[in-house]
Amino acid sequence: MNEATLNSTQQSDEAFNESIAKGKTIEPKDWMPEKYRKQLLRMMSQHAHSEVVGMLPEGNWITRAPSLARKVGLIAKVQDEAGHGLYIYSGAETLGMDRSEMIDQLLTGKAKYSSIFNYPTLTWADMGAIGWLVDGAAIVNQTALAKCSYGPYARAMIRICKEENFHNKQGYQIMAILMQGTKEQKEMAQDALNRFWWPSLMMFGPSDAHSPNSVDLMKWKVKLYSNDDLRQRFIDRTVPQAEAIGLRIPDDKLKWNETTRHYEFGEINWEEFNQVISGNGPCNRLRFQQRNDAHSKGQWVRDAASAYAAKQQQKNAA
Ligand code: FAQ
Repeated sequence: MNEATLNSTQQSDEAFNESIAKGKTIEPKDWMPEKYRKQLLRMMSQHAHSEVVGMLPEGNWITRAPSLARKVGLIAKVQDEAGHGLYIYSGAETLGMDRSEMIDQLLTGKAKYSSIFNYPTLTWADMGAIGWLVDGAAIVNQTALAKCSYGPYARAMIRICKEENFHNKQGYQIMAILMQGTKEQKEMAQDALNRFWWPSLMMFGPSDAHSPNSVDLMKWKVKLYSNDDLRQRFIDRTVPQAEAIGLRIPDDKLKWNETTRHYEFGEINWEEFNQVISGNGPCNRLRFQQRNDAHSKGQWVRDAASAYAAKQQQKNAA
């Protein structure tokens, strides 16, 4: 780099940091440090992949929903998740990578997606637990992201959070109704909570001391709160919801602390988390296979869309 380029990069860096400090949003055409662009692309593409892979555990129950109304609600929710994926892919494309390239990274196993979707959905109550806990965790995380420094990401989060709120209420209602049912239904709801509680806490990522990306992301106001702060916020809002419908959080160390006004909780199994994000969770291989199959089966749709676009172009040029 020659001296003139070095000086202008320093100036741009200073102007960028000043914009961040003033709380201004960064837009696609603004100058941004390469590291900021890369970190956002990593985070946004992982987020988009999570929405898309997240359709699989719930899609598993569409044909077995216990009533027509439940089926309609579940289909709508799964469709919403597809929409969120497309929304966030579009936002990520503004950072200079094609959607097809991002999807390729997912299909070849190069890209990560949320650990939570590598757990199986064994009973109908899991649809309640996912809506209540997984969408609940997503809302806590995404409400903060709606105020993040990158404009397209922040704006995408506004609509997504509204829809996640509906999902969260739907999930909680499924759990509440089961808890008013038979002994078997209550046990089914408790079992779903037992299985999904700890993996939901892992969604917020490693503890702050072991979160290598947080330093930069917080400096740039992509993350406004740390992984541990958001996890605590989720616990504080979810425990009373469980108690209100007679569910027991599966954590013997869970205790309200009157001084801090937060719940204390037990140790998260980070070894399990590390295994899941390294590809060795209960359903990693299945999800990989399912996503690749779905992509291959959708080839004719992409071909048809390309043929139609080419025809339209010819027509317009004539
Ligand atoms: N799963 O340094 P950090 C949803 C990785 S959407 C897998 O702390 P960062 C909607 C991380 O990538 C759910 N990997 O990382 C829905 C990094 O690896 P890398 C998705 C994880 O980025 C509901 C390494 O560990 N939401 O649920 C996880 O600062 C129902 C070190 O970690 C988002 O993506 C994990 N849980 O913080 C859909 C929100 N945690 O890339 C269907 C946006 C960490 O260096 C049904 N993302 N890792 O190789 C974020 O807020 C952040 O990226 C975190 C991670 C908080 C997830």
